[in-house]
Amino acid sequence: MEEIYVNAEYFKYDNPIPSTINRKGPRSSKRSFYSGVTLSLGLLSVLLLIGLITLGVYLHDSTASLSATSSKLSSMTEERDHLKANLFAMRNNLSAVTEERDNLMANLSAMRNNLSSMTEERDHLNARLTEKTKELERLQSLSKQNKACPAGWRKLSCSCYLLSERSDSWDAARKDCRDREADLVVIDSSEEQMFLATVTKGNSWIGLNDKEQEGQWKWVDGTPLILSNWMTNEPNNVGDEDYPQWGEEDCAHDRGIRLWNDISCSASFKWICEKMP
Ligand SMILES: [Ca+2]
Ligand SMILES: [Ca+2]
Ligand SMILES: [Ca+2]
Repeated sequence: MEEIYVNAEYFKYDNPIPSTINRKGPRSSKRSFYSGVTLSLGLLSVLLLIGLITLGVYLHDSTASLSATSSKLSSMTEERDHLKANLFAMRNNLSAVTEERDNLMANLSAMRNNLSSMTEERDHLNARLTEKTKELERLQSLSKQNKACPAGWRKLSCSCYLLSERSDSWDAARKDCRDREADLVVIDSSEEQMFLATVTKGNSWIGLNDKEQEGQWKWVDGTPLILSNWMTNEPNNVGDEDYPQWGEEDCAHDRGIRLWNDISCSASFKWICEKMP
């Protein structure tokens, strides 16, 4: 600025311009100069103002963004604390559950040991029971063998046998045996079959029939027929020509020769009873 004034003085005193040509010249240059300066300053001020406004807007936006970020951070911190608390609680629960599981495993292990011990004891007791049962059966068998049969009955092994004195139908024969606390003979061994040949030499009812279902022969004690001594071509279920009214052949008799035949249950024979002593 000082330089401007110096230059102005220069124009005023050192370079006088002829008054005829430039009486208005210096003043006009000065005015132009000042106008330029003023314009520049004005422009500069406007630019500064724009800069300040822009800066203000920027600062305002930044502050708002900072505030939002701060709020979000606060919310996240709160959430983190909440999650931490949850995690802590879950760890405690997990610890309790783990402890309970360990207790249960220990109990299970103890129970397994008990079970194993009990199983071993049970097997031991079963083995002893089997042994005692066999011994009891042996003693019972001996006892029966030693028991005498009633008068008139013949004995083989554990059974007593009686041949009837009269003849009758199969049903009447069975009733007679049951009245004597016996039943019609059940032949379940070759030895017994051989023995019966010494009890009777003629036709005798035995405790075998297929009344329930044709062809399904059963002993009177309910056992199925396993050992059989049928005559050739028997059982044939053909009926008797002389007694057509008797119908089918559903009862068995021993011919007295260790062989059997099926015949009508209404036929009349002697019979053999069997019972325990
Ligand atoms: Ca028998
Ligand atoms: Ca039959
Ligand atoms: Ca026959």
